[in-house]
Amino acid sequence: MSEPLTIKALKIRAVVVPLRRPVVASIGRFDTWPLILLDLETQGGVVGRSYVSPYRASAVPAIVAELRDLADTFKGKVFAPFDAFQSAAQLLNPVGLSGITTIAASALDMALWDALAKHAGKPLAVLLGGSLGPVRAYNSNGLWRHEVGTLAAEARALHEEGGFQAMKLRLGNVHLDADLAAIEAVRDGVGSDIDLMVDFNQALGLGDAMRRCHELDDKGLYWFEEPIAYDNIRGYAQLAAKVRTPLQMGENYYGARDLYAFLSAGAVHYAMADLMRIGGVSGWLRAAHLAAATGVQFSNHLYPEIAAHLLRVTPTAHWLEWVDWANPVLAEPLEPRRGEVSAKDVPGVGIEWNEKSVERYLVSA
Ligand code: SMN
Ligand code: MG
Repeated sequence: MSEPLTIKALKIRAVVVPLRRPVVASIGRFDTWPLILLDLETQGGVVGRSYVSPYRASAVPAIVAELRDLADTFKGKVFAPFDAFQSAAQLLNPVGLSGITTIAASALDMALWDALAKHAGKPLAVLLGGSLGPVRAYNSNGLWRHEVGTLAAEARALHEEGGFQAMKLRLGNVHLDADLAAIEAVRDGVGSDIDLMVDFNQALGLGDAMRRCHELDDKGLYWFEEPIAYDNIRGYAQLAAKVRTPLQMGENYYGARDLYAFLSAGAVHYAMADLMRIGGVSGWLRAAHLAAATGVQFSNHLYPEIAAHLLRVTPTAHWLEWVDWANPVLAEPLEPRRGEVSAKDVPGVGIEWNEKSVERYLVSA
């Protein structure tokens, strides 16, 4: 029997990295992207790594404070991600579980799973009982809500960057005409064989969404993502009953229970999870199996490095959302090929830092 892993220390650093294409969506504009980097040191020397990106750099100190609290509590303990996840939920419950507490617990959970897989000498997908292999991906690195004149060329670039046959366009403009023009521009750029997902980022009220979804229902779009406020379960159920284009949402679920509420209300056709909100690897596994039980296909939101493992053990695995936003600080970024992404064949998740870049973009340590 090998030595059990015990937590020695948690190194937390924050960086703000440049984005190749600024993120412009109905929820805001982001020219740079903050990342909180975790190095979870264990007694045996194994280091578990993870990162979370809370969109706004101003949110970083509060999440770091939650992380320090969790790390202090777990220090010196023999760890098992399952036990840590249960304890974290119990500890943070009084502070509220939807928000920065769950973001912190998710970050720690991902680092724990990385350490466990490294300790076992296996890639995460293999540790979880799956195998390595390609996952179908769509390119989410562009097509933001900006100047319609740039969209055709950008769509071509997104197709060529990694042979992608699918991409996501952000909609939710005030006027239908602007949404239609954006769709047309992308089709001009890459034709109609490309699968085109569209994301409204909660821009519309229920009535407007009903109207807009009907108006776009015959455009051959792959999914309608988050047309209305993310927590309006009843509204989603009403929309789901009326539209022909499948409804997709889930990036704002905090824990598997949020997904359960939508599944049991028949409020989504496709679902996704964001690893920093769903509860890391532990939360993903719970959510993925709920989705599978209802036959709902399941995708990731961001965090492609770890999603490339998890989609291999997700019974109703759907699309990997490809973004390269952490690449500036990764030692060996993933390389999409022919529209597919494969996790690295190394122990753990395969996240190691490019320390020179971390130093360059460091904002707090
Ligand atoms: C998104 C992701 C990250 C920032 C803004 C918007 C978008 C998506 O909702 O699904 O990729
Ligand atoms: Mg989205």
